[in-house]
Amino acid sequence: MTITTVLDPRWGESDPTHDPYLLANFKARPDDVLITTAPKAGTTWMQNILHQLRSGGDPEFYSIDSVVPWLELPRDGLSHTEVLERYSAIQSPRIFKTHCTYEQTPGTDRVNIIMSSRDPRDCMVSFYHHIMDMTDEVRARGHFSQIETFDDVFHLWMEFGAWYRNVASWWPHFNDDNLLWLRYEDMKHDIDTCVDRIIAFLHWEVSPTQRLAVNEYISFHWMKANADKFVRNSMGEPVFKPGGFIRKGNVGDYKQKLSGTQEQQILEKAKEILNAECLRYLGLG
Ligand code: PPS
Repeated sequence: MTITTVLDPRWGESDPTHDPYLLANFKARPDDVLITTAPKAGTTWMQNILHQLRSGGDPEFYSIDSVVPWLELPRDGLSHTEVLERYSAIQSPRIFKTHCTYEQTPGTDRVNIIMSSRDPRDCMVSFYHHIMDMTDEVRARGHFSQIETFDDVFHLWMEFGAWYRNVASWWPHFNDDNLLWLRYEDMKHDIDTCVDRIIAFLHWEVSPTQRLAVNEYISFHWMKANADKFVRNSMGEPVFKPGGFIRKGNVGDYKQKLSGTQEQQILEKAKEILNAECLRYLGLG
């Protein structure tokens, strides 16, 4: 496999969770499904929903990353070519997760895209627990080792701005035929209807018996009880302490944690960046 090493800036800068070479060289297939989300907006839940629907119900998979890889994630010890060859070897329909913006996502004119969005206030609080619940080893060698307080994480989250970038870049594509946008809050309220919409969007066939199995394996209860499948990184190492990551899965958890001023800062920035229709759709208008 020959890969492009001259990069168009559209693919973004390299960082520990973003490899622009993988994006620039990824060969998208028309039946690929890409899950796009801002961090903490229901990514892993959607990865598991799609894996379960594709397999007809599979409680045995080793890790979610092994069945639904994170597209742009650099893999320790593997070259770009080796990662891309692994992607090529996956049988169709392939499913990937990405936190990329629309502009950075390969194959947007061809693939099926499912967006999961979530209230930014809950994403911020979930992100705080994400950092705090990392194992000591992972935290010590990661770039979050100096971050200790809720306020530290709040500032980091606001400054990093991934939620805003993600939502702002995908919103103009809300009505694209190959995009289905689901809100985490609606999935919590009525997962059956959301799963029906996913099946109809992808034209996948799922029998009533398979659907029963899928319903069980995508429940918060099952995912919490089988959390080891969701907390392993690509090396198979647990990234989070027991009880972390598949944590509470609630809507409105931010009310326990955010100060009034912090909440206002999150909402003000959303109002600066997103249009009124988008804010209304997200329940922030
Ligand atoms: S990441 O790190 O970006 O991949 O995180 P992400 O998977 O997007 O978000 C993690 C939050 O999703 C919750 N979660 C669920 N909620 C409801 N039902 C199910 N089945 C489910 N699975 C995961 C998880 O608990 C995290 O939210 P918080 O609020 O921290 O509990």
